[in-house]
Amino acid sequence: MPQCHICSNTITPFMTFGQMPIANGFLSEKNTATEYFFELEVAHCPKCNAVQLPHQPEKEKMFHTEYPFFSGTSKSMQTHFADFADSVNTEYLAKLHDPFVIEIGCNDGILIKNFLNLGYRHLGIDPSANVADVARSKGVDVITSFFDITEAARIIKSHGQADLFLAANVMCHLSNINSVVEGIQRLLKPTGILVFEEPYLGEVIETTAYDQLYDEHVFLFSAHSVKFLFEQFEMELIDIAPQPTHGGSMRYTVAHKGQHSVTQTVTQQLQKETLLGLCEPSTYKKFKESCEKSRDQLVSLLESIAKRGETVAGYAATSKSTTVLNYCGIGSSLVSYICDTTPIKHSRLSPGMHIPVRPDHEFHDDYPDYALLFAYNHKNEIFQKEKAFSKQGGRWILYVPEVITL
Ligand code: DWN
Repeated sequence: MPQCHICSNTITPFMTFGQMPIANGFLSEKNTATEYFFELEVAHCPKCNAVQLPHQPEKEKMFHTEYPFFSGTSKSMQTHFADFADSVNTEYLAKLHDPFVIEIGCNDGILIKNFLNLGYRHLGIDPSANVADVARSKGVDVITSFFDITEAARIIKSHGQADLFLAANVMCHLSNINSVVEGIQRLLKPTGILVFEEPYLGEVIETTAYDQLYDEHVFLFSAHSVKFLFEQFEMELIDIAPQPTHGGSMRYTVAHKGQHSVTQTVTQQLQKETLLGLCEPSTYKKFKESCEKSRDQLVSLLESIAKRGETVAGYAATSKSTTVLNYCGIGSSLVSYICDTTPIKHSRLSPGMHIPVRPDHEFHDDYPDYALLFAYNHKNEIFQKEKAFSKQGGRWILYVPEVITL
């Protein structure tokens, strides 16, 4: 039986999404025969309440020199991270002399570059060399590496301890989470703080956003599981704040025990989660049923569109789309191509279902009848940009929180 990555309790998967490829494994035709698949099962740990994948592919299969996700592709995310940096700077750093900021999974530098611009000592860490190079080209100091307790010891020697430790959409990627947290605990000065944000379990459950489950997302965290995780290392959750990003995220602030006051937000969120049933196995049984219903509705909508001879293009080749397409068994007979702004994804095929990925100008050159929006988390930005599509009669298909056409 698998064991919880956080507390080693025995865990039993409450559902499987079936055989899944690497979510960001966009591939060329010649590599389809050797494509890697694994069983995407999901479990809830009744002891620490972390929702998790019992089995995650090796990290080198997911994060490497051709990692195709660049955080900076969305304008609204650039604004979000500038505001994020501004708020932690005002609250914690501005009063310090010569602060030192570390960010793990810094990707193309979208968040940490704001601290570079403030003139602060900083260090980004990212295992994917190509995205780290983009951060370096902006002047960010980056180590290409996976972070753990060993890397933390190296950084303490070379740079000293940090005042602020950041992670945005990263902690949920790390199955060696206890080694990571122990590394953070050692790296942070006694008065230092860790601020991280992630897609939020409560939002995923409430909106049936099952596409947040894929190889990279080994955890879906909540206040309950984050509190448990850090208490193992004499650290405490001191603040929690919902964020609108990625369809509904949560920002967690953590400090060494007894060093900062704990705000009321923590108790309030723990109570909300109890009411929402996030600690109850029955919640996950219902979630499984909601996923199946959502899958059946999406497939039957796409089949009825195909029967009428109308066309559907996918909009944005997100990591999330890999779970949707493979779980629902949607291939190119139902979605003829996926348009995306990322050059490295062009001329490749979607993982598993092998739908062609095309540059977004192909969408503009010849609009389909429907666009299936895989990046619904960027809906406002995309609807604004694609007003002409709707104006000439194009319809959007959304599947979170429910399957609808607009
Ligand atoms: O944690 C993660 C989050 C932060 O980002 C990762 N594991 C990987 C990634 O997830 P995702 O791929 O689901 O992220 P997004 O931000 O929902 O989607 C990005 C994709 O959407 C890119 O390929 C670019 C594309 N896109 C587009 O084609 N047109 C995005 C926008 C805003 C657009 O207008």
